Order: sequence, then C-alpha cells, then structure tokens
Amino acid sequence: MQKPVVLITGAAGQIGSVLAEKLREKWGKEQVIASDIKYSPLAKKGPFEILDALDQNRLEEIVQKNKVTRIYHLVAILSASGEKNPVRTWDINMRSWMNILEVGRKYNLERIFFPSSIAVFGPLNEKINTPQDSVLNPTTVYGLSKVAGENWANYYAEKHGLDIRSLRYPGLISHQTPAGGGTTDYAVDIFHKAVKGEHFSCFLKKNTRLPMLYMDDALRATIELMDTPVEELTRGVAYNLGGLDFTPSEIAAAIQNILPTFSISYEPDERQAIADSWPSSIDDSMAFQDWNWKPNYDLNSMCIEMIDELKKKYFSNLSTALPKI
Ligand code: AKB
Repeated sequence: MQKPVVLITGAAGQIGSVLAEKLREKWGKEQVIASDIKYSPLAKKGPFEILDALDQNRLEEIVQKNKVTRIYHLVAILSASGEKNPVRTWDINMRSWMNILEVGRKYNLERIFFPSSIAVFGPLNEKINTPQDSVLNPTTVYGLSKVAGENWANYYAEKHGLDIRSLRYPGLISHQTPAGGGTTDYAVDIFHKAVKGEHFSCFLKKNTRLPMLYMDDALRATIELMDTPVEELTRGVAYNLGGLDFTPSEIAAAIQNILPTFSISYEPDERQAIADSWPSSIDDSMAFQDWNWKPNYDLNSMCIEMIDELKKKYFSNLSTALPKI
C-alpha cells in the first residue's frame, strides 16, 4: 500500500497536537502536514502550513502543492464556546467542513476523517447506553453543526463516492494540550489544579455523568477506524465511541486516591444545561463489531497516567512555560 499524504486541519488543538505526532510516527514525518490558523510547535517537528480553513483557495493550494491524499479535519468551535456566538460557530464549523468536502471531491481524495461528537444527541435520546441510530436532537450550535456535518458527509459519500469516516467522540482527556471551550473540559482542568495543589471549582454538579475517553484510546480508535478496510465498515459515516463514564465526584475521588489533599467544590454554570442534555453513557457496540474497538484505560489507570505526566510537565522542567487553563 502506498503511504498516504496526510493533511491535518486545526492541528494545534487538543486532538490535532497529539494526532499529528502519532500519524508522523506511523507514516513518517514528511507524510503528515499539520496546519492551523496560528503557529504551533508542531512546525518544529515536521511539515506545517498556516491555514485558515475558511480560505478555500489556500486549502486547495496546500492540497495541490503537497499532493495530499487524506485529510483529518479538526477545526471546530466546541459546545460551550459555540453558544457565545452561534452564527460565527455555525459559519466556522460548517463552511470549513464544506471546503474540505469540496476539495475531497475535486481532488478525489482517498479518505477523509470528520470528528463528530456526543453533542449530536439531545434530551429526547435514551440517557444510558445511547444507541447509535437515535433521532438526533442537539441543543447546541456545535451539536447542530455535527449533525449537519454527518449528513453532508453521507451526501458526499453517496453522490461523489468519497470515503469519509467519523467518530462521535465523548469528552476527551489529555495532558498534552489544554481542552478549549467544551462542556467536558472540567475533566481536563481538574487534573491541572490537582497536580498544582490547588482547589478545583467544578462548573458541573457533582452527579453529572458524561461519557469520556482518555486521549490515547481516542487516537487509537481514530487510527483503527481509518485503517479498517472499507468493506468491513457496516455503519456508513459516524460511529458512536464510548469508553468511560463518570461524574465529577467520582473523578475527584479517584484523584484523591493518588493526591489525598485535593479538594473540589461545585458551582454549576450555563454549561450544566448542555451536560444535562447529553447522554450519560454511549452504546459503541458497532465499533466493537466492525473493528473490535475496546478502550485500554479505566478511570484509575487514566488518573495515574494524567497525574504522572502533568507532574513531569509542571515540575521536571521549571524553565518551560506552564500551560494556561
Ligand atoms: C465538548 O464538550 O464540546 C466536546 C465534545 C463532547 O464534543 N468535548
């Protein structure tokens, strides 16, 4: 098989910054072009392009120049930030995706990845083990854009024969890059506060259960999905993806097992309504059926690794700038 030439849009974000490294390990660094609207340290480790994904001409220029064959489109304004400016969120999330689909059609790209989300679900869905094929009734602009994005992906797959693959990610927890603007961000921020020895004020109620996944597992799922032969994918475009589910008080207790002096309080804000509209857990049996998807991390092993990694980040090299959260 010929190696793909990969373009990642929005590569400086929480998923892109680690996916770029994984794909560079897999395919070789020259094969993976990271891009973002702003400069990222990824530029020091391989090809990097400044790209505003709303700029169709610039996107085409990069695709042509590098003979790109695959795109991972990671540009999006997430659920909580998206509500602050709904029209702008719709514009960025949708117009950038349409640009990718058009470039896919025009240059006959071999494969495209679209990150969908549990935000496609809403209050009418079953809360526990939310099934794959539910009526989608999102309450956020971000969720609306993910439902529309999945539908457009199906349209381009059907009409133009594009091979587009997608996962409905739950909240993702990682130590490399801070999360930015989501409702599940508390589950990342909590670790930074805990490791720095600070009190954490949680913006969700203590018993709000949400589906979550450690980044390492999420990346493996993404790579496995993209590697699965197309004939084995029975679903069409978007697969439910689950792994963990926990409440703020459960993750706090798991952190306290490792850092006993850690303290938390609960001051729910407008993000509570978004969380309340989402599933508590996800039925991802189709991913298991189609490529044997299984998460490796449980709540405790994730907490151990997050705390270890953040301790290294904060304390082993004090001259390195600390990430802002
Ligand atoms: C968010 O909270 O908006 C995202 C998501 C679940 O897609 N992390």
